[in-house]
Amino acid sequence: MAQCPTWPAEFAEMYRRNGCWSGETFGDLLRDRAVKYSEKIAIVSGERELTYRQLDNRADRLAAGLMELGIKPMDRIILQVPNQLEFMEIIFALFRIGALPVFALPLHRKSEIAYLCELAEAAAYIIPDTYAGYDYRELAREVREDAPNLQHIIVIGECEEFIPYLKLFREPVNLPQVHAEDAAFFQLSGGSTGLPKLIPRTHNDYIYSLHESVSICRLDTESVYLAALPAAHNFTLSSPGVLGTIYAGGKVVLAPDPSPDTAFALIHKEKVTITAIVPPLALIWLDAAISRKASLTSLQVLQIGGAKLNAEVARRIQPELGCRLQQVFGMAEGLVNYTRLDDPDELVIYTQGRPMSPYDELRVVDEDDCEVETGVVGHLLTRGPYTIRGYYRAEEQNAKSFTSDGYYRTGDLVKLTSEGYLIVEGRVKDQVNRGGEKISSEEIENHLLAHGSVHDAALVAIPDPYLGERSCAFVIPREQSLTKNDITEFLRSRGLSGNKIPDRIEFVDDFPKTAVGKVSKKTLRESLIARLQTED
Ligand code: AMP
Ligand code: DBH
Repeated sequence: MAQCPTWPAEFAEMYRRNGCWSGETFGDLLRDRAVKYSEKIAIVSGERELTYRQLDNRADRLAAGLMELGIKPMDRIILQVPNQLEFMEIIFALFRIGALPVFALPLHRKSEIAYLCELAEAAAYIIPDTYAGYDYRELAREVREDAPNLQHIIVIGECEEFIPYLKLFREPVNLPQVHAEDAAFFQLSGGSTGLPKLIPRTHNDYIYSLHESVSICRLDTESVYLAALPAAHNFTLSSPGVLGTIYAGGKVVLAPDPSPDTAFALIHKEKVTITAIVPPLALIWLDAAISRKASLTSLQVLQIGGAKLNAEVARRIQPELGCRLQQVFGMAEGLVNYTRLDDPDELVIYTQGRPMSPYDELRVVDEDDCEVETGVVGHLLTRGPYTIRGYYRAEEQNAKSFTSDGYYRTGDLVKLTSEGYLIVEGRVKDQVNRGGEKISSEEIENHLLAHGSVHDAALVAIPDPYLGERSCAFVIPREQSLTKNDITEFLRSRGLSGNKIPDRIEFVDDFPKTAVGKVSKKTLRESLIARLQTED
């Protein structure tokens, strides 16, 4: 697709020559596994399950129905489907048509979905009827008002005014030719500049990332992967995640939520061998395991990533949960680092792993883009066979987020150890990492500034013992009558997802400034932390 930046020809040629890019599409991949593993269970969700053959067949029949509806190759489809069987059917149906899922998350609300519809010029929006006590049909109604170009709203479950999912299945038809070098779907960037950007991932690059992940995590046909986090998230989708498990011929178990009650019961029942969580959940699982460790006997590997794992917590995983810890430092833009399963404990506890591919190129640089020495903290830049060369339709942003020679500026501050492992030391991107959920400060500031009684606003991350970080909005009010409650209500009325509502709001008269006159978020943070400490 013209608006998706891609690799220069010489790099593409190198990645092909070195066997990274196989030319296989996701449609081919599932067809191949359906032949190899036909009657083997591919997916379990609640009481329902699908064999490889059934998944393959249902994807074909759904693809036929979606094409009849008018979905074409390269159409963008906003997918907001939680961990249920349909998620897998839909993505493979769309991959086979060559239509591109845009992976929204269950937590997204009107503000995010309407924006995605517009940016992606989406042809369709697919939702469940209700999930976790929330009615997505109401959300769809609101979104439709703001997105006049949205032609189809498809609902899994009960619906009257929209298209019922189950009515879409047809006899399989001839499918369009899909090319492995084309985008297969869009992931969302965590966002550090206003709203999220769309990350185009190709069949070639993503399947290569599955290949490497499966090998490093030693997945095979005996593996049982529990998707505890949302399957649409890049970690759960691909590291090795649900798609890596399909790649390996294993079994995917979809958990409706990651609580110990749900997850431990599924681990026990399905004999789960590997799963992935974020650091705050690790703490909850450790607590729960005190009385329920027995339910985890099948678990061999617990992957933790999405935000920095505290070494003291890391140290407890193997003794208290009885499984190997694997740290995973990844990003939807590409680069994924893993600690290896046979690494010494020191590396597994203290580092965030090393790149999964020998073709990943990493540079750790100072403010002037000059490389720093091993062991010195710097900005992480990367390029490689599965790291994008640019966001979709974001020329201005791409000039900032990528170097002229194609390295992605991750916004992470890291140091390299002498063994070539990375330790994440911080971040320069203006973001709050709330237990793995990334919130763009600018996005929230823009919402705050839309309030007539707000003169200026700055969102900063403050440390939190449980989430790692939480958000604090500093607000300069225009009118003294403005209350914290007014602000929270206002943000909710703008359709912001709950995790984006600031955890704390502080009214101030002015912002501290840096030498060049920018708002000093560092000083704001530090003064608040100092105050919180004296309050304790
Ligand atoms: P996203 O933009 O949502 O794909 O999130 C990617 C970002 O999450 C990375 O650039 C890091 O800032 C952060 N991240 C992911 N995994 C880890 C980890 N294991 N340790 C520290 N930060 C992480
Ligand atoms: O946080 C992430 O985005 C992430 C973490 C671990 C990721 O994309 C991944 C592994 O692939």
